Formats: sequence, C-alpha cells, structure tokens
Amino acid sequence: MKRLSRKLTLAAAALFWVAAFLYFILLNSRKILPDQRNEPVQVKEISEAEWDELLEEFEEKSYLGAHRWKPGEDPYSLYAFNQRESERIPSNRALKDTRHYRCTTLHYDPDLPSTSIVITLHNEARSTLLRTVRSVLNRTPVHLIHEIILVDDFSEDPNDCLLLTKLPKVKCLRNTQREGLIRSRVRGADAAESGILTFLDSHCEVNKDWLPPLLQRVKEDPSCVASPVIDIINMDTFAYVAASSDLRGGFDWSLHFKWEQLSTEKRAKRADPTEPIKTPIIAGGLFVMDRSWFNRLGKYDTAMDIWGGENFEISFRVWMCGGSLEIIPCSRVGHVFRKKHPYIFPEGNANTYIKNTRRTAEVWMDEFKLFYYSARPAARGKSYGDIHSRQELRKSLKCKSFKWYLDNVYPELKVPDDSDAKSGMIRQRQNCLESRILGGEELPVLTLAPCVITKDVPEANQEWIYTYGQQIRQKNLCLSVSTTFPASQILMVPCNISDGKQRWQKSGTHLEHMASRFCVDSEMALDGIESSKMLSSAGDKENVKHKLVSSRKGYICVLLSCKVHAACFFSTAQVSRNLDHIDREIGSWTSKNLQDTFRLDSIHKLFTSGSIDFPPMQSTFEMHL
Ligand SMILES: [Mn+2]
Repeated sequence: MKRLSRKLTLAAAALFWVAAFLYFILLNSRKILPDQRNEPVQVKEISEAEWDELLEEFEEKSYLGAHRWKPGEDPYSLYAFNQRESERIPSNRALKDTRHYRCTTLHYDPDLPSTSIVITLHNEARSTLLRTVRSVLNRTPVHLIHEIILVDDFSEDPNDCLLLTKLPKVKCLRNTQREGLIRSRVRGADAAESGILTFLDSHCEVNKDWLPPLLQRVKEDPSCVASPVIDIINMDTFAYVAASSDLRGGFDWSLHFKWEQLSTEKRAKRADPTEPIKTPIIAGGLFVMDRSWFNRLGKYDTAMDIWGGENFEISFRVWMCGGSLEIIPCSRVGHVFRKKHPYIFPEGNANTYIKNTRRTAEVWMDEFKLFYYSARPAARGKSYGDIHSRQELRKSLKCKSFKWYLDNVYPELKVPDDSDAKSGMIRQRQNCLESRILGGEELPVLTLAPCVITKDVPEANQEWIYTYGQQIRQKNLCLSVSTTFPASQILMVPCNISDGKQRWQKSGTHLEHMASRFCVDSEMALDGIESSKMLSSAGDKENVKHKLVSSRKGYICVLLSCKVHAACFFSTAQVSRNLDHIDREIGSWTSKNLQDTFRLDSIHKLFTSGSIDFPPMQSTFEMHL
C-alpha cells in the first residue's frame, strides 16, 4: 500500500512538473504574439483561426455585387469570357486534383522560403480576380505566402483591387496611368519584400499543393525559373480541365508561342513523370523566380508596351545568360484561356506585338533575326524604340549567342534552308539575269541574256533561289555587292548568312538591296576595259577580280537608285527622255554617248543629292520567283 501511494505521489509530481512546463511555454508564446503584432511589419503573422475569420469577414457578396452581368447583356462583351458563368461559380469551389498520382508522395523541405505573389490586373472581372486570390489563400500553406501584391494597371474602378486588401496578406498598388503587363510586373517586383517572386495572371485558380514544388526547385537552383503546368479553365463553362503534362513551350520564327508535345525521344527518357521539364520558352503568365536573379538579369524590358513578346525576351535572356526554364509537372494552376484580348491596345494589338517582339529579335536573336523578319515582314518598317540599354545589358551579363540557344536549348526549331525557299528567274524585260563562268575567273560573273525557259523551267544558270534568309543564290554562291554605293557592281560570292550585303527583297517590281536601299539595274558595257576602269574607281579592290572581262558588248548588273532611274544606261528611248532632265539638273551630263562621260563621282552626287525624283522605269529587274 505504502509503495503504491509513493508511486502515485511521484507520478502526480511528474505530471505537475510537465503541466507547469507546458503552462510556462504557453505563457511565453502568448507574450510573444502580441509583441510581434506591435512590430511595424506590414503583414502580420496570422493564426489559422484568424485567417479563416478574415476570409469569412470579407464581404464577398458586396464585392461581387458591383459590375455584375445583367440579364439581356452579352456575357462576353466585357471580358471576352462568359462573365455570367464565372459569377455563378463560387470563389472557393473545389477543384479536381489534376496532378499525376505520384506527385502526392513527394516531400518538400519544411523550411521552404516564403514568396511575394505578384498579380497584375487591368479591368479584370471581379469574380475571376477574387477566385484567383482566394484559391491562393485557400490552397497555399500560410507561412509560404509573404504577401500578395495586386498591381492594378489603371483599371476603371480602383475598388476592384482596393477592396481585396481586406483579405489577409493582400496589398494593392495602383498605376496612375496604363503601363501594361511588363512595367506593372516590374513595379510589383520592386515592391516585393520576399526573396522569391511568384507571378500570376489575374484569372487563375491554383490547384492543390501548387506552390511547394515551385519553391523547392528555385530554392535548389536559384537560376532556375519554375513554371506550373497550366490547366485550362474553359472560357464558356469555367470547367477546370487538366492539361497534358507532356507539353513544353515552343515557337516559330514569327515569334508566335505554341505548346509543343515532347518528342518521343524525350518522353521515353522521362522515367519519372514528376521530373521537371526543361522548356525553351515559358508561356509567361505564371512562374516563380528568385528575386535577386530577376533583378540581376535585368527584370523585364520596360520599353515594351501592354502585352506580348515579353515571354520571349525573358526566356531568351534566362537561357542565354546562364539560367534555365522548367515546367514542374507536380504544380498545377488553371488559367482562363481566351480567344482575344478584352482590353484596348493604345497602339493596336498587332503593332504592340510587333514592337515588343522586334525589340526581342534585335537584342537577342543575332543573325537569326532575319528569319523573324522573313516570317513577319510587317515588322520591318515598324519603329521599336531605343534598344541600346538592353544590348548593353546583354554584353555586361556576358550572355551566350542565339546560335548557342538554338543548338543547346531548342534544336527542334528548324532553321529555314532552301527547302523553304522559292526559285525562279530574275528578269529585265526580255532578258534574264544569268551567271556565266569566264575563262580564268574563279567566280562566275553576272550578265543579262535572253531568257531561256524549257517546259516552264529556267535554264540552270538563269535560275535563282530566293532563300528564307533573303539571299539570292545559285548553288553555294549568293548575290552580293562590292560596295553599297550606287553603280556598285553585283557579284556572286560564297553565301554567308550573317553578311548583310547578301540580303535582297522584292520591292514592288524591283529587286532591292536591303543594306543600300538601291535596286538592281543593268548597264551596257561597251567593252571590258571600259567597265573595269569604271569599277576599280569605286575604290574596292575586290572589284577587279569580278570585272566583266569581255571583248563583246554586254550588260553588267549594278545597284542603282530605285527611284532615280538610270534607265539611260539601258534603253535608248529612256536615254533621250531623261537626258534633258539630267541636263537641267547637272550641267555636265551632256554627252550623246553616256559611256564617254560616265564618271562615278558625278553619278554619286546625282544619286545622293536626293533632288531628282524620276518615276520608276519599267526597265528595272523583276523577280519571278
Ligand atoms: Mn491571361
């Protein structure tokens, strides 16, 4: 009995001490909490219970009450998706877990860093915006969200954004004018307090455990930019549909983004469906990136407007400057894909896209930008602003070449070759441009000869290939010029895609040399001596090699102004008409025989003075390709 009571006393004493210890801890923790609240941090630590309270307190009904769809209205007119259906669906609806089942067995570090979530918006429907924010709050561990920064890009109603700051962790920044997605994101990133940035679109729904896999990857490798698999929220029904996780981002030469199926090879290599997928490009709307890496790499090109093309710029930059882009299959975020933009581009949708992609091509694509221009000819004349600082950035970061990117990151992007080219003849009236090998010459010379076509096929030495890279070639030789001055002779030289002197384009019926903006024309050389004298005075020693060595009368092909026409060298009818004109302009052009008085210095003056503007003559070359 005695023994038993002693045991009991001991147990009671032990219990007492444990209880006292627990009480002490609790007391201390209670002390700590109020202290933390008094600290001047903007986002307070919130317990799960308080969190739920805040969510409940949010007056969802009154928030959603404004700007609601009204019966009789077109539910697509404001947002280009079915507004009525979106409003019918609760803000905290359950979503199907679309991940591969193996994802649920993965474990992530318990000490993952928290992130600042940046969501940019412009006149977003309140229902979709709220669902974006609520899905984040509902499906993300509290401690991983440092803050949610909404950047309101000058929406009509400031309250769309402002009222949401009643939700836990939500902040709102409002632009005082429309800046576009790119500058808004940079503003959000600059305001972010956390070391990791998460960018989201304003009409998303994040799915179960979406964030830890992304944070884990960026924590392991801060130079990695991690994207979720983007599930599809149907724009008509708002049904949440799983996207294939065998996709990655790709594009064509017009810089048009597209989803691409992984190659069979790559799929076979992927033993583990939870493994990250390297992607040449990200869709751009949703990704996680280390903040100091984002800053070091030059954030975004803030001279880009509104929307579009920025995903190419950041993708090329990340890969070429030492980082990587990955899609993390175990992270899923739904996005409302629309067929058109519901908002206005102040300079027009196409113009903005062209300006943004042209800036990207000019800064990042090196000689391969030619393929961009070929695929998007409208981009050629469009202004794209000053790119100096972005070029400097590329230099200072010592980024790799676009060729490296193509070889190592996106070898699947086919570099266009002759199979994409057109072929045909280049004609001036009844004559065709012809290559001719003369005795003792290494390279063929160009001349004009009557067109020879048998069964619709031009004779080999009159057939030219116009390549995707805007070269005009025969075998491995391309049309080039000795100098970019007028009267410069047109030559055939070994093709070199990065040589700007080898690029030509059709301009009306003319064949224009792109670097000089002069057109191909012909002139008659009375004899070889005459023309060689003339050409060597152009100051280019290379000319001598390519002179037309012929004792017969012949034509040589030269560059001449596309507007100011030197038809006088070609057609007698034109000569007499134009001579009078030239006479009046320049007194020295008086001779009946043009070859006698032809001097480069005077013709140069004529073509650069810009004062004579003859209508284009019919005698220019036409490309029939
Ligand atoms: Mn979107």
